[in-house]
Amino acid sequence: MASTQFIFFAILAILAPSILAKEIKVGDDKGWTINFDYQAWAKGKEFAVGDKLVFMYPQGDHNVIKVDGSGFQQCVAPANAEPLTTGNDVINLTSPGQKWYICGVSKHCESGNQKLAITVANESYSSSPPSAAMGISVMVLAILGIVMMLMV
Ligand SMILES: [Cu+2]
Repeated sequence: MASTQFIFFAILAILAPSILAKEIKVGDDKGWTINFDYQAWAKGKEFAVGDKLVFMYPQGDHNVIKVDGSGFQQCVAPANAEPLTTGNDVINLTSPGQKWYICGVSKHCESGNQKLAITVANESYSSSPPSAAMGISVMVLAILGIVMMLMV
């Protein structure tokens, strides 16, 4: 039985972080680019504290700047802004509320609509029990139960 328990905890250890926090690739396969409707992309998606936003683009083509609401509307970055420029930029969503991101290269934001606005929820997975995470946990436990029965 010891090995079964080990497998059980190993699977839990692997699954737990991925259940609690997700990595969200901005724009999915399109990545971070011009002429993409990020408004439509973000619609219906859930962003929660603990999640990570990943902005993917060919390095040098774009960048990522966190702005406020008016910066988003006007495509203007604050003077002290530090753009992310690696092409694989990860932003940890550490607080709830509205977040805005723009590309500061050329006129990508103004003309190319390269801007993203999201609303980050509180840690929905840990605070609201009937969530997808719970569903997955129950499913994993059920599968483990079956595996254990087969092993005995
Ligand atoms: Cu750009």
